[in-house]
Amino acid sequence: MDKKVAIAVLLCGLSVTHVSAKEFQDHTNMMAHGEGHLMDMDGGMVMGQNTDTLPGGCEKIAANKEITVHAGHKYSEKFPGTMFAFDQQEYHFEPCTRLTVHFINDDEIRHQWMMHGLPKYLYPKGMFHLEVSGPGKVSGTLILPPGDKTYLVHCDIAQHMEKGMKAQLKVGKGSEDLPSIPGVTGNVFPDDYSGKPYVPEHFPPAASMPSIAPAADKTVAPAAASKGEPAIFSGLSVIGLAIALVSAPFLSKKFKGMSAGEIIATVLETVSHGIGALIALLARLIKLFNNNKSIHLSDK
Ligand SMILES: [Cu+2]
Repeated sequence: MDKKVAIAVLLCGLSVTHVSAKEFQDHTNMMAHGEGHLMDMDGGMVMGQNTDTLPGGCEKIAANKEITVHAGHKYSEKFPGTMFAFDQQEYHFEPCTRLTVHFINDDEIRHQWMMHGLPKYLYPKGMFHLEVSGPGKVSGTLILPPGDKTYLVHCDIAQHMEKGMKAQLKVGKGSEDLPSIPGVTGNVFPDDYSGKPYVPEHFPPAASMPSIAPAADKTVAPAAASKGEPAIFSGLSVIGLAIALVSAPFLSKKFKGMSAGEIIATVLETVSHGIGALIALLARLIKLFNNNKSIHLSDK
């Protein structure tokens, strides 16, 4: 009897290890949650999907492109010191391209293909995001903005980017190269196997290493650009000039790499948010005033 129980336990154990490997899953039946967010119960996700809204500054869809991207441990083998990688580290597309990405995860863990720096008026949090848990495939579509800009693509799972899952997507001519793209650009922290503690002075930045410092001189806001013009100094223009001077560094950073259309759309978005906040504040004041009045009346 004991022998039979032991065999049964052994068989159970063997069958459990046999089914533990997840089968490849094509995530084609996801639920749409609105605003381009699709998801299913098996770890498939798309965020920031946009198949038809043209970004500001795009007159039409310039091209329809499709790519298949693989993510997995095996793609990191050609990059010493890394653990994870995409099968490709650099992508180039024309501005205003409608891009469909088929993302395939070859590992038994969770991976993402996450693109950053997109205009926030069109893409929530400025992101386009594909995600698959375990071996499987998910597909999503976005429309790339106009202008020359380099976008960061990475896997945001803790340490996956630092361990190699990082790429760049250049729209048009791109803006700059991002650092630490395996096989493409130099590391911010070069590999060192000496065993000595890291001292920054011992690693002067290599000439080939791209700079990620924001270029403050480019695309300064029109308000700031007009400050040199002789103007009639009314009170309002002085206030406007002061605001422009204070906000110029912030705006140049914010608008870097954007087209005129995108800048206008972003400014309009900011203004509408400001008006919304003002209305909310007024509504609160009116409510406060009315509440005081009703308390006063009820005292009678
Ligand atoms: Cu990952």
